[in-house]
Amino acid sequence: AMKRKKISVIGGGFTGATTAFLLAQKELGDVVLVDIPQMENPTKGKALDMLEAGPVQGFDANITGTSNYEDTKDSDVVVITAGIARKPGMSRDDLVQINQKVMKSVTKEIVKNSPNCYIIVLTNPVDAMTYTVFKESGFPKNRVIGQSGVLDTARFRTFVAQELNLSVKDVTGFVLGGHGDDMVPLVRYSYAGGIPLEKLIPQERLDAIVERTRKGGGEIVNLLGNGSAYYAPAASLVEMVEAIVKDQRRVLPSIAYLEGEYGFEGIYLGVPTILGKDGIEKIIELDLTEDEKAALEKSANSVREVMKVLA
Ligand code: PYR
Repeated sequence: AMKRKKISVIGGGFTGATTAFLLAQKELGDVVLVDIPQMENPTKGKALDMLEAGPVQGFDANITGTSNYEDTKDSDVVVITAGIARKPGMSRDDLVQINQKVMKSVTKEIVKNSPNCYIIVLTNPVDAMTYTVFKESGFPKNRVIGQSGVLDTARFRTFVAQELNLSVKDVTGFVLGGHGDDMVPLVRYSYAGGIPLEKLIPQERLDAIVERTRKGGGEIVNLLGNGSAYYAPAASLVEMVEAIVKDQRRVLPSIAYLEGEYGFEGIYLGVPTILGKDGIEKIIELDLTEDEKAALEKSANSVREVMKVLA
């Protein structure tokens, strides 16, 4: 029987709700939005409100809210946004212990109800949280994926498009490494209309764009005053879900489990991947210069520091 895909979104806050709405608008599947029992009614309310946008926007997708994981049974994809977000003055790493507990309990429920699903993790600090979900789930590495690079690259592309006054559609980029301030935007592999950025933008302007990209999450945290970004993070998650449920084999940066790639072992880190029906189908190994390698090593060391805090 032909059935719609089923996509569960864990965490009904701004990020989870925005993700659910975008998934439905794109008709990627029926969506189940999950939050804790104390939030059951507000979550049901958000879901119903989104569902009622369907006739206006013309999408056919069911959206339900729940605090009961049995309602997520046999999901094809589960997106994890649950946990606490950064407040001004907090680093992503400050969140590690609280969110690790959340990841463990959420993952148990996901595995019990959807043993064959693909999991995409957004919760920060996302590299270490993806690792936590991987270990807790016992799933193969191709089915546990973290989101950071699509978002970081989207920020980079936004700033480049503004700088050149060109369509964002014509700007590509590649941000590697951990989702922290020492992430590695690979300018050498970034283009506008197929032209290398280094030919289009003076070095000091490029350096400023790289710096703004690295601090892009913090820029939003400071402006919001009480929480962190959610529109662009949600859009980034949805692009990854779409690549998997439509078997697009997109070339997108993912947080992937490395077993020797780029010289790293036993760590989740942002790298270029091919995303399709089997989740991470391949890790693409780019040639890096010595400087780029050193930057990636520094970023990986930051992720390892966070992993030391894991219980
Ligand atoms: C970001 O905006 O980059 C987050 O990590 C939330």
